[in-house]
Amino acid sequence: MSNELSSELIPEDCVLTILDSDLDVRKGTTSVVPHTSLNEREGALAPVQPALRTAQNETSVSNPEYAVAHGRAKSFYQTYERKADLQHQTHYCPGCGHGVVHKMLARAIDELGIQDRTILIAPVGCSVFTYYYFDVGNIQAAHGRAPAVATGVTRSRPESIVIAYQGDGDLSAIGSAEILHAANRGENITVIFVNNAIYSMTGGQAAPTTLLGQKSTTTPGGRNAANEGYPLHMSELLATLEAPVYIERVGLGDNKQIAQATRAIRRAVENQTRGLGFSLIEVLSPCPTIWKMQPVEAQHWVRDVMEKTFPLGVFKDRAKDAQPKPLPENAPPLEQVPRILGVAEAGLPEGNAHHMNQETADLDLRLRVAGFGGQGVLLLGEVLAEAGLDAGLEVSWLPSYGPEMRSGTSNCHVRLAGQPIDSPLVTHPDVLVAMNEPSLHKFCASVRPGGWIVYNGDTLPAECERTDLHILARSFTHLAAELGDARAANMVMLGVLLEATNVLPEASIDAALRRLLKNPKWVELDERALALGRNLLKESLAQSTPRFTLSQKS
Ligand SMILES: Cc1ncc(C[n+]2csc(CCOP(=O)(O)OP(=O)(O)O)c2C)c(N)n1
Ligand code: SF4
Ligand SMILES: [Mg+2]
Repeated sequence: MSNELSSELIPEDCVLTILDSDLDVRKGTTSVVPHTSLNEREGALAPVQPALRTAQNETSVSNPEYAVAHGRAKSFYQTYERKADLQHQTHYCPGCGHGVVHKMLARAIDELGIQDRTILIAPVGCSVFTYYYFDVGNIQAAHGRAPAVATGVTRSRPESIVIAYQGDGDLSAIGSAEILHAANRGENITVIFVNNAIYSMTGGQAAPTTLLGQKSTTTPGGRNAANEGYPLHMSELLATLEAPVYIERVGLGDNKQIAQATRAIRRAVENQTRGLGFSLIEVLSPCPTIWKMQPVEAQHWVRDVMEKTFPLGVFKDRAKDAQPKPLPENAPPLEQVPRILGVAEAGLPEGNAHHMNQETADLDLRLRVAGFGGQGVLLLGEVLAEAGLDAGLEVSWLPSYGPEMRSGTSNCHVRLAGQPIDSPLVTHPDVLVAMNEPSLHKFCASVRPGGWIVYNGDTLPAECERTDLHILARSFTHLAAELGDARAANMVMLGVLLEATNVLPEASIDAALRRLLKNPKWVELDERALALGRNLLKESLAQSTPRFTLSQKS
């Protein structure tokens, strides 16, 4: 198909190119033919030549007034390995602005000679596949999170050029917090913000940038300010912040706009090569498919309609006077981290003590601890996980609690294993520690046959009776109160659990307690509580119940 872009002349410094498109430039007319195949195009992949093709016979004529570039930027892959049978075309619709922006960005990367140190963060949206096109370092971020990911990259790799590429839904809706704070921190990143006033990839829902009156699947009658608010002017908003260096809105509405967009994108990336900080270029970009327009009509709509709501221009530019941001300090070596965090002194062996033996290599113990908030449910899980770490095991601890500050429910999933843990979720525990009756009701059926329930209550509710596992029911709260403080019930129950499972050395439990409990008074009480729990189980086993062993697992 043919897409007449404009009848305007192309300035010599503007090489108008479309990603994966052949180009035909004649005096007075520019036409672009998207989606030609790589093979078809091979002949045209020559370096920039002062040559033109006439529309009629495709022969070249020299004309020094124009410079025409055929071929792709060096920072694009030579083939687009998306699908075996579709490598000759991009995934973008004909007339889509994303391809044009890609080409501009690739050209800037080439010209600045930064391909080897560029890291491009792809968003969620129609441009999710940027990593299929750019032969640079690529990361795909969750929806809206590109500036946060870019922050991590630029801080850990300050020598890299980090470019966050985002759509308007991605940047101004779900990712509005990320962009605001990255800009406010003046991160040394470049953001390319492609605004097509709609969520295109998902089929045309309204975005914060949707124009008043514009129809979308979620505003079928047209966007109405009283209902959906006004279009969000992200460039203007971000320009009110002190930190950003350069913010400009450009468009793809005609060749003049495209030339300006090309310059702006290059400048934004160049600012980063100088270490100046945060630059953002917003590009008003056509989406013929979702706008339900022909490509040329969509392009004109950018210029004639979109631009009225989103005026083009520079909103902030202090690149001339800005000084390079100081580089972040080097991260400390990993082995120093425990000391810096203040945990080495409390007994954490530097670099983890691996007392792994054959028995623990096969270990995979799954535990669930549940009760009311305030009963020490999460602490019990933490002690297990910390002690497991100390013993050189793989561990996970996943807390789960409601929004209430007091008396809400609370539970945690703990895994102790000899091998790396695939998921921290424990749906069928080997051991359930139920610190109240609602928790027992909720989780008793989930315990694996052959496992254990340790229940904080003297009588087991009939519905929770199970004959295929071991159950120890006592009022641990009363026992702890007799010991000195009812709040130590969790540690009495932990003592039972430790005696039942027998996988953690006492020294590791002791080290974990000392690390987690700041008040020595509690360490002393909890150690007595643990001993009480261990003895309780020993006594009850001596009377009846067989000991639970790991080999019982199916
Ligand atoms: C967390 C999350 N929420 C929602 C979605 C669904 N989703 C995918 S793309 C998209 C909108 C993309 O719009 P935009 O950023 O404007 O990009 P465009 O497709 O228009 O280029 C949404 C809401 C998702 N993938 N992930
Ligand atoms: S739906 Fe719109 S934004 Fe998405 S690829 Fe097609 S034209 Fe581009
Ligand atoms: Mg969009």
